[in-house]
Amino acid sequence: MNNQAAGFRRTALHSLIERIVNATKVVDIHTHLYDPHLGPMLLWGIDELLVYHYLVAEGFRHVNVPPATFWAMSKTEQAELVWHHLFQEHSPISESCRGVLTVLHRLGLDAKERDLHSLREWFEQWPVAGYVTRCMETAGVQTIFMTNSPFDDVERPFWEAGFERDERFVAALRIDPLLTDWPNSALRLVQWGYNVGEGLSPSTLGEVRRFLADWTRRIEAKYLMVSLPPNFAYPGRHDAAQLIEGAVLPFCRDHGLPFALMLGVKRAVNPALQLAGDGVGHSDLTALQNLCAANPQNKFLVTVLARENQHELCVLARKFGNLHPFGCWWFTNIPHLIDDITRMRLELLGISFTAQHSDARVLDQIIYKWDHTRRVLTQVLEEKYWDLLCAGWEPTAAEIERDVNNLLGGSFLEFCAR
Ligand code: HDL
Ligand code: ZN
Repeated sequence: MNNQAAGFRRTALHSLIERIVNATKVVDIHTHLYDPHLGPMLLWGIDELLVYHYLVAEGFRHVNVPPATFWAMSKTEQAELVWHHLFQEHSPISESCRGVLTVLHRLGLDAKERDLHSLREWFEQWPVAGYVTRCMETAGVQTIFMTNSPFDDVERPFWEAGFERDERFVAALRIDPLLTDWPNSALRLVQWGYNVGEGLSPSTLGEVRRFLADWTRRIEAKYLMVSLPPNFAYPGRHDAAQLIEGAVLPFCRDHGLPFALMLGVKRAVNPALQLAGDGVGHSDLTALQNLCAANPQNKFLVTVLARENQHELCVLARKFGNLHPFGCWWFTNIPHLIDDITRMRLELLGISFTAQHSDARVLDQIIYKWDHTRRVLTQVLEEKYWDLLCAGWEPTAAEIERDVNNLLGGSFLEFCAR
């Protein structure tokens, strides 16, 4: 093929992949968004976008007020401060700042006016139900997985009272306090009618399984999830390992549910920054290797926070078919690392992983998080399919559609249904 013909074919391939990636509806398998019937728990709008903890962390690199002073401000005042420092005093070039601009741009708003007041007026006109649909359609998201915790005192009463579900919002049972703060969680389980003692006896583990069953049924959870620190070890005598072994894994096995592990977060490295104060550490993935090897009947959804752990996660996924890597989590959800991680996964795992989750905390964010990921995914897939073409394999449009659908939620649904 001469260079000109190759150029035309490559351009045509790029256009085909771009069309397919942009048209594929996403299953967003981990977010902090909520069914609109959970009322104030669902965050949206320009002020929430600006006070997202990613922007707050970056803002504190410029803002010269003590954190306590910042937290005492109204959300509007906090948003004004972030806007001033990160958008007016400096170009909004970070991924989090760019994200706000992408949201505004994709919604047809003109950020160039730099007029926060008029932007606020535009958001205030929207009824939440209509805005949920507007954001999901703009983002190309068909299903949103929530993060649902019985230990959240605001959220729990909604589930105990019951409410009509919006079927676009699917539940995931988040159990961090159960595993990482068992003594205090045991006290709460006793309050809720579970006959647990602080010691992890067989009867206590049985009651923990009953707690998991009750909440899985109540919220119709499709998987259980926990985030764990870099030093998480398994097996082990510590509470988390004992509870995973004696309660979580048997429960998930009996109910055919995946257990999602998010590894490598160091909580509150700077507590003064609140949600913005968490950090990252390199995980010892021997724990994950041991979990997968010792529990072949369990399904593990896994994402790791340290860039340095990504390759090892891919190699472990090659060893264990019950390990499904997903997403470019948190500090790795930046174009440079999405490219690096996705390319590595395609080259080591083919299509058998889930390329991304948004981790959105503010509804409008799904617009930018998926726009930015789609741009990177299109570029990486073009190169990978071009490699196939150069090896004499011409993927059809239908095959590319199948692959992209799998990368954006299809492989996850297949893994869950195993
Ligand atoms: O533990 C988690 O689920 C993390 O995603 C944290 O919620 C973190 O604050 C976050 O929002 N990351 O994107
Ligand atoms: Zn999250």
